[in-house]
Amino acid sequence: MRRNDHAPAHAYLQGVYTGADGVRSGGSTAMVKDVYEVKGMTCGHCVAAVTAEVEGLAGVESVQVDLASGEVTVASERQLAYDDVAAAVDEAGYELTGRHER
Ligand SMILES: [Cu+2]
Repeated sequence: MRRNDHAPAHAYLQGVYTGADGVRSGGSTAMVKDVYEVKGMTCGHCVAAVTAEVEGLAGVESVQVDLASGEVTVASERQLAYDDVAAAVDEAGYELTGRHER
């Protein structure tokens, strides 16, 4: 459901995403950078949705999504619990399929 009802918002959200480039910079104190693999993202809104959910996790410094590869690079103060990230990705409407260190 979720993944089909965002089409009308594409232009607006892609604009926001392009502007922010998926990264929050400045004053980074990140200790850990992991790459998560997310299945099912097809457009800028998917990227925005995943970014917003993962950014909402405690300790997350920045989230950068590569739409083409489905790789989500997360900088955080400490290693995130895989299940927490999986839940956030699921909340956005997608599936977490793996994690590796950057
Ligand atoms: Cu989408």
